[in-house]
Amino acid sequence: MTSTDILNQCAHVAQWLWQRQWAERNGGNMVALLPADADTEYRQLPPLSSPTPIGLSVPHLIGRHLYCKGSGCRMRDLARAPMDYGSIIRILPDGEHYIIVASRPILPTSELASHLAIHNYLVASHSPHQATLHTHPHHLIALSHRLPSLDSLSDQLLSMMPETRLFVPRGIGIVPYLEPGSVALAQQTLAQLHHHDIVLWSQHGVLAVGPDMEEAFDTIDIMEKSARILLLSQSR
Ligand code: 2HA
Ligand code: ZN
Repeated sequence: MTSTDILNQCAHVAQWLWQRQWAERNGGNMVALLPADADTEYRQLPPLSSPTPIGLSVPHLIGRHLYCKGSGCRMRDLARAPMDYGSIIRILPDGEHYIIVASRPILPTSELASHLAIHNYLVASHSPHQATLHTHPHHLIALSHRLPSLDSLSDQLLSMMPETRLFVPRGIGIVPYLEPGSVALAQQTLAQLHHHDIVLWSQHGVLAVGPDMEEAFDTIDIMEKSARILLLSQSR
């Protein structure tokens, strides 16, 4: 996919998130790694911001460009105009700072540390995944409030319908409630992604990875449907 295709896909996934009511106000965020040939194109662009610390080291992303939803921006706005409600950043040679290069100095998502730590791991492990998506689906969040039964939650969700085991065979990882945007949340999410393609952020939302934004969305969509069926099956 070209950078334009990637931005278009981010825009329509943002629209789906809003329609699903998983993206209240500025809820959720998305980061897409742009292809290596885009790096050559974007490398010519002058910085639009001063170097900003990431909060952790991402050596495998040095020199790479990523599209990031803007901090405080609404998904429903990004759906209309991805470059007005998001920006392209470049990871600097120290692997610990970024600059914004296009097209306006819109500060990237508050969850940047988690997203970049994950992209760094994905590149290092030669994964085909190039998109990270965080959103707030009702039923998965509701289930995460049932603290005592979380150990078996992934198995329960996989058993709800055949599609879940077929398309999300590695199940869902679970992290306890941690401060949104924190390095601790980034580190625990990363640990879970060694074994899963989707992670439940307890009492907050989910983060999924995929080869592109649409497939990351599909993973969340399937897990959220399983969560809904689980809750329905338990209601009387
Ligand atoms: O970007 O969802 O977790 C808004 C959020 C933070
Ligand atoms: Zn969130």
